[in-house]
Amino acid sequence: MATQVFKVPDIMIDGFKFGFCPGCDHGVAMRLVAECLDELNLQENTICASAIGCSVCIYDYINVDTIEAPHGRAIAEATGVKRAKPDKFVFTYQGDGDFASIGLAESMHAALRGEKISAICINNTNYGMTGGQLGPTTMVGQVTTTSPTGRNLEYYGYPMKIAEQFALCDGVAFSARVSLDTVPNIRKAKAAIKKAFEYQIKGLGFSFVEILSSCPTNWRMTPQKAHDRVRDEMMKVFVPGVYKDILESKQV
Ligand SMILES: Cc1ncc(C[n+]2csc(CCOP(=O)(O)OP(=O)(O)O)c2C)c(N)n1
Repeated sequence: MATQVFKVPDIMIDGFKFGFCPGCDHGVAMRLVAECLDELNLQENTICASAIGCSVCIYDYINVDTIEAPHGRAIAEATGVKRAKPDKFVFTYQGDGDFASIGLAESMHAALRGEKISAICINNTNYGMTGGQLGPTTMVGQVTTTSPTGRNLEYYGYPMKIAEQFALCDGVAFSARVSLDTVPNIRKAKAAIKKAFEYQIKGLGFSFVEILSSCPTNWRMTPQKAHDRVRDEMMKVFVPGVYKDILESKQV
């Protein structure tokens, strides 16, 4: 009998079809989140706060109770839900513009307060859904629709290294950055998401995973070239790793 190598996570909505652009990593990231929810048996007890941007579609794919937040406010909603229903497993799934720009105040103060929620943030170095504008993670020199000659250091300053910044917040139990550029890295990404989720279940504090993602459409690249860029350019600036793990006494 043939070995089964592919199984759709039980928690995915029947008949779903990802609507992301070819080569976008949102689908891979959502699938990993789904696998972790399945493996931790969280389907009946989870509330997801979805963001505005390409991440919003999570409610079309993962079968858990989901509330949609205005742009940047997913963490604020998740905070309210978790405080009202502390027994629920509560997570957000957000873009970098949502989490680290328009929602930065909510995100950082929730991290400082040690809200017992988990946040997944997709770093694709631009505002994807609205056409690839410069965002908080746009790299120096990167051409976007609002920085047509490249991100100019003098004018725009530096991109934010989100996982490192959040590791510095005392209320954070776990902060890591992962990449989806290769199969081994996808496995590491899943392990980080699972650990983040487990830390919430253990009540240890705010847990965070930044996921580096390609955005071929807005980068004007083929999927292959976009993944080469993740590996050759992004991972040099946004270095994958665990930046805080309170159970391992690890901190940047
Ligand atoms: C208050 C508010 N400002 C701006 C927008 C427009 N808007 C919708 S999606 C989006 C970009 C989202 O980018 P990001 O959070 O990085 O996620 P991505 O789409 O790249 O996954 C913006 C600016 C909005 N919907 N609401």
